[in-house]
Amino acid sequence: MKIAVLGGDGFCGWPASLHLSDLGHDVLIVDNLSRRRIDEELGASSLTPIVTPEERLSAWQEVGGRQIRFAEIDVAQDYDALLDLLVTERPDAVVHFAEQRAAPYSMKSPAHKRYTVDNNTNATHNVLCALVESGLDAHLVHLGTMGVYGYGTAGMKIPEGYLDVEVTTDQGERIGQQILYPTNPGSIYHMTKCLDQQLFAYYAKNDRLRITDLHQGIIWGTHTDQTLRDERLINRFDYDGDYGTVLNRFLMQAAVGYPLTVHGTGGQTRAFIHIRDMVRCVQIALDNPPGRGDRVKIFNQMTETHRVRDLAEMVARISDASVELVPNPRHEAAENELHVSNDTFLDLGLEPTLLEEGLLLEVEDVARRYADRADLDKIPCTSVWTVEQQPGVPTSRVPTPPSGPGPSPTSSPAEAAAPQSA
Ligand code: NAD
Ligand code: USQ
Repeated sequence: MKIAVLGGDGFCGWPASLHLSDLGHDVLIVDNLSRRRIDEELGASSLTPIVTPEERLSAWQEVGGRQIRFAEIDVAQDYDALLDLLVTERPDAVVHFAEQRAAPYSMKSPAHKRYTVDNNTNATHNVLCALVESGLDAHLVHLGTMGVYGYGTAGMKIPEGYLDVEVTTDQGERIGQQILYPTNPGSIYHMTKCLDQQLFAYYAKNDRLRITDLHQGIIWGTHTDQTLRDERLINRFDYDGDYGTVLNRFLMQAAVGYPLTVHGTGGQTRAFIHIRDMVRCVQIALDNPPGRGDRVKIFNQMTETHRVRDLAEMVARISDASVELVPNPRHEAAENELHVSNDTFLDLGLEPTLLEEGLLLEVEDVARRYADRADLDKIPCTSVWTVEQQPGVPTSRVPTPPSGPGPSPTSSPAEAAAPQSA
């Protein structure tokens, strides 16, 4: 297959691109490198030393990989370039990772909220619109999030995208049907993924696009078989307060002797999946496309659920780290249960990498190995989610939307997301 990987320079997109290339697919990476520029904006960088896209791609060929090509395109803002790429390259499938994916980053300021909505919604809509305009029958695989469901249970396992409901008609007849599971996003970022869902449903219905939406849990881990082949192929590892996700942050914190930062009581239960399983899931989704005219296929892409404080205890146990309960900067339930159905991937052959097996290796191989690159000042989460949480700031002085023009459509994310003054 020829596969265009949008966002193929990122934490998930890079290992997925290498995995698909290794399977013999012709991979074309499309990325605007905004994630690297956001590192500059935040003054943070990957714990692992990542090289430029060009160096990555030549290293892949040096270790015997198939050629992977790279196109620098802003999918959200340069529709013509995206359309041109689809028309000339005619990919069989498009994998869409190209969105701003950090919830805390999306909540930092009005400008960050607007940037996240503009970028993510436009990126997804441009891809859908360009697929229709190009006349291609390419399968679109999108990386969504478990967060579209919220993290409750409603007394049942969260199903894969669709909920069985029964309605009573005006004639008193009871009719069963399936609807998209009601969304309940916790952050602006998660909300953009709910908007994506609606766009997918519409384009599958109206234009018969073939779409798979992967509702993915929190990724942990760093390496895949391919990224291990040369240090220049290494994947990024985010640990800062905006982009670092909980388990990778705990692993890094344990390696540098920083008390593990559990938010609140640590009672939040979340879904997780190892990065190696993520790349396999993308492959499985590509191998099992929906038919033309089918509704959107939705898979829950997660393998385990864990409570945050249990994760901290697990990491502390294997690494002698200490655990600290810190005030929660987020607006989220202090405690929740989470039960999720992930039958589709298991039925299609996924064999999950379990947390218990991989954690120690991850602390030693990645976090301790690159610990000297860590900037401890970047660890605290400083993005608070509501006015009430901003300590000592009267409500009237909380940053308001800028009175001047907002981030210009052509500005870089760093410019677009420049902090707004009070
Ligand atoms: P990432 O930020 O590391 O990668 C995203 C990539 O997309 C970056 O390389 C960025 O430069 C690029 N990009 C962003 N906007 C773009 C645009 N307008 N045009 C072109 N390229 C653009 O994030 P990630 O962790 O690799 O996540 C990838 C996808 O997976 C996201 O959509 C995210 O919502 C989803 N996801 C991630 C996780 C996780 O734990 N990392 C969990 C669930 C879902
Ligand atoms: N948390 C801590 N301590 C920390 C960091 C986080 O206790 O140092 C807590 C948070 O308060 C939250 C939980 O851990 O309750 C998860 O936070 P996270 O940053 O690991 O995950 P989240 O913000 O939900 O976002 C990540 C990815 C996002 C993806 C989502 C999948 O960044 O792209 O969509 O995971 S899910 O969580 O299933 O919605």
